[in-house]
Amino acid sequence: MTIENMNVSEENTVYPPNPALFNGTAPKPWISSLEQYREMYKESIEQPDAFWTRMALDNLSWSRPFTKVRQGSLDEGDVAWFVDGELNISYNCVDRWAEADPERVAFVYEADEPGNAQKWTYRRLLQEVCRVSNVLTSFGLRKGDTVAIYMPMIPEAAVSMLACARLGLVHTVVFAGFSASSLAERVQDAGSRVIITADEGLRGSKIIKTKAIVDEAVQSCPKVERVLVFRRTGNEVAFNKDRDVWWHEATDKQRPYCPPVPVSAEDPLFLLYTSGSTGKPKGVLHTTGGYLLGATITAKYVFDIHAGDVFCCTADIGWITGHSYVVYGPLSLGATSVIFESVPTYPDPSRYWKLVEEHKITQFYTAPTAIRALRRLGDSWVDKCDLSSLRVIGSVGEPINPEAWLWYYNKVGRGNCSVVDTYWQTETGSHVIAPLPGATPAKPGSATLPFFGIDVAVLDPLTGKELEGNGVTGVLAIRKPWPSMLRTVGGDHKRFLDTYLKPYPGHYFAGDGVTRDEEGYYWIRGRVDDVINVSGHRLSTAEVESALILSPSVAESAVVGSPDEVTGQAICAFITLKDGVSATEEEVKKELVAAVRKQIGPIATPKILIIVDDLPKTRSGKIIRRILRKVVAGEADQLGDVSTLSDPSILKVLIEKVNAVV
Ligand code: 6R9
Repeated sequence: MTIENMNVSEENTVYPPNPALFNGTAPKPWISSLEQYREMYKESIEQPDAFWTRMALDNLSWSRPFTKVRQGSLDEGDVAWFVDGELNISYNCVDRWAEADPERVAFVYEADEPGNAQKWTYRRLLQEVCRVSNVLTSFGLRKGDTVAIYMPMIPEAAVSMLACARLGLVHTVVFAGFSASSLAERVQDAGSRVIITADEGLRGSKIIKTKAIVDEAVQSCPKVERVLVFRRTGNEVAFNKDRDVWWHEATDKQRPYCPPVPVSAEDPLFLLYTSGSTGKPKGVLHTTGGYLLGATITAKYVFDIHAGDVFCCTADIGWITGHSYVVYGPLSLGATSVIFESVPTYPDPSRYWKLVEEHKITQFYTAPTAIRALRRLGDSWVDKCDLSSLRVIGSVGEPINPEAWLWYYNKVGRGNCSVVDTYWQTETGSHVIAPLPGATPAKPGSATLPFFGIDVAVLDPLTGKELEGNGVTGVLAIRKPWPSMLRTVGGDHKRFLDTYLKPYPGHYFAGDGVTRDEEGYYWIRGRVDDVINVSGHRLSTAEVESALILSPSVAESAVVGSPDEVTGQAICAFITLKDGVSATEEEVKKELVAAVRKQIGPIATPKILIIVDDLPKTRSGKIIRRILRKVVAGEADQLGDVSTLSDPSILKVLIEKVNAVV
């Protein structure tokens, strides 16, 4: 049986590590057998101090070595790593390589318009990072202050992050697809006095008015004193001379060197906001030493990055994937990282593959939603490109279905690349379950085995009891602290404890369901909380519901995820209208879509909006989202126990309404 005609429901077909990794044309994989992985894994769990000391000394440069490896516990929520050590991340990611090999390319910048690629050497990167650090110092910022970054996918976004890290400033990158009010909420929560942005962004030839959005956001952020504006498109934008500063004018005045400020391993590096089960996004806080070590060694071992490799992660730096695998991981290894500003279908669906061909990309990392969308557009786009430089192709953000995995493996990887399906979260900082290209046999749809130091437990969701052995399904938890785990939720340590550590004492609770199969492989089953995952972007149902409810026509709203072939899940919103609304259904729907886009951003746009007379509720008035989820998934025949419904008669109408729309 060939791979093409294999029955894809045979989930347990195993793909051994890519043999091309061992034929002498490629560098020998860092981890080159399952045995080697198992040995190192065992050491990482049984002798963590020895293991992590070696990792931290071999892979990072410390200005003051640590004497203590770990302290604190998951019970107490006071985890800290390498506490008395000092280092600087910008030094590790830039200076080390600029000193050793200044002409090496740090970034390849693939602009929105094809054919304009720019190469940034480590020398240039160092100079630009230093200039921006000096500008930030001239704004009066000092170690510990926060800086918000709201930028398109351009090298200057990464420069801004590294410039903050150079001074011990805490960056908070906000994805430039978020609306002014989402940006304002994050800037206020982080207490930032400075925002770095661009005049405009460009994605798939569409203009994103980043500066105008910042201007609007700043109206409700009285603490913001300075806005540093990079000129990307050159179109005219409003400029407030008392507050706004042009990047090119400010950096021109600064010398291209700025000493890196040594910081404690436990000093904060960044806050990154992510959706939880409630409406208010959480500022996930990562610290310096542990985070960098996690990003560095996962980039090294999971992508098998070697000197001279050209690594491409298509995620935006507004997400954790962009933080760890566009910026910190690859640069800390001295690799070349591709910064991709555009979208996979612009100007046509061969954009990714032309990118691989032109820059001889060795590792390519993207999301299942992109893989599924490109697969739907046909094979000719990928078939015509030379992808022979690729060794490892990765997936992240949501479960990848076996059909998409196989297409990726066969069409993009040409059966000659290792597919790494990497499971992790904003909170974990770096990969926690993932195959190693030279060691782990892959099973399409499984993230395979835990990374070093990650002690996975599968728990019974109700009792919290550990489900031992293989062939078990439950919720995913981690039993031991690991270096790159979040340390707290900015300004709300109680929320950190309540969300992650209290649900199952002694464990970190990830919020995902999981199966450990008969061979100990992990299969992620998706979120068990009220988080929807659209194209790998996390949104809470409450967040979207609060945006909908702001509309004067809406009485109540309930949002659920519905299965979607391309985006994994899509947002499906149920609405009841207030009495006396005179607008037509179409008008209301239009208004609601606009309201959500304005309140949160286009990524939260409901794909399905259903106006109903009543929502399914318990007698105490709680909306039963479980029923809505089942109905939109076409599983109305499996509603289970509906005895808690206050008015079971609404079900029939609800099902008819949904069937008419979905
Ligand atoms: C890195 C990132 C985290 C949530 C996570 C899970 C889902 C991520 C996955 C995956 C199955 C994978 N997720 N990777 N599910 N297989 N390989 O995406 O971080 O935005 O915080 O999302 O994404 O549900 O809990 P984040």
